[in-house]
Amino acid sequence: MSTAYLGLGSNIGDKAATLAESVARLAVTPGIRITARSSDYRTPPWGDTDQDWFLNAAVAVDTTLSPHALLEAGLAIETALGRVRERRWGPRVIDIDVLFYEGAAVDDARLVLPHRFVRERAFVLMPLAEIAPDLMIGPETVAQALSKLDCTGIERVT
Ligand code: PH2
Ligand code: MG
Ligand code: MG
Repeated sequence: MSTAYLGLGSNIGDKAATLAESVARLAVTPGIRITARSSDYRTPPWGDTDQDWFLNAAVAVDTTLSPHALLEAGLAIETALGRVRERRWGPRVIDIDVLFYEGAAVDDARLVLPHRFVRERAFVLMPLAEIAPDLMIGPETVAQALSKLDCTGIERVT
């Protein structure tokens, strides 16, 4: 059994309902048990700024799935909820990213762990800091990494 952290984001349709449905589907996935769920955060679009604001959240899971199987479980939920992949960093119904998987360092074409940008993006770290402030990612904790970032425009909504 391993502990892992997932980041969720939505900016098309009923964002809150989509996050809730995604968490519910993760919770009933064999091999995944949700141990913590952050609040939802309203966040300005990062990267491609010509799109609607996002709702972001993070969950902690205990899992018997491998890092890649956990990734696939998230992708299957994205597809089931109607995600269509268009432009990079563009609008999406739901994005489920594996952020961190205890003890796993992965770097291949499908998956990079810890997530490449986890320490640089306030929309990822703010929800994650709510459920795992003391988690070490690389040389620092989630809370330390977050303290260096500009969190302008991010609002906790639930
Ligand atoms: N996801 C992206 C690109 N930009 N911006 C916000 N605020 N939230 C996201 O989840 C997000 C983003 C690509 O995954
Ligand atoms: Mg993403
Ligand atoms: Mg993704």
